[in-house]
Amino acid sequence: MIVGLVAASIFAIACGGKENASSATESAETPAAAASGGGPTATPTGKVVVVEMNTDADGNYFKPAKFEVHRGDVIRFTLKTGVHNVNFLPDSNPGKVNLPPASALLQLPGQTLDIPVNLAPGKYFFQCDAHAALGMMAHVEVEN
Ligand SMILES: [Cu+2]
Repeated sequence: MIVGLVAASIFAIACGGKENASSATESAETPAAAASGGGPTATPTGKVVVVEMNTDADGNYFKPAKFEVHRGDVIRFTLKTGVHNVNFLPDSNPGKVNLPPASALLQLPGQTLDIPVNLAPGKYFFQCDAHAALGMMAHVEVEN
């Protein structure tokens, strides 16, 4: 009876120890993801996709307003004219995770905002908060 109990508790300790060891290994393998609180960080591809932000006779708009990127690319929002920001609005991206936070306004021509593409493959919506009602909205398709 006593021998059985001892054996059982040794077994429990061994199990617990193994469990701890494996979760410690897991978190050590993904420090970046843990630090950002989001999904896995994509390996950088070195590719930069420029998206202009404009205010002119054609209105307020992103150019291009529909484009594709791959995981690990960088989207470089570049202010041409006007004052704009970038917001991957959670309400307009249902079920999506790891969305970048809404940016501050870009105000100086030539100013850039780099957003690394750490998003899962799929279609994402973003807008300029100041001009969304005027149609300053865009879609980006993320591919693996
Ligand atoms: Cu705008």
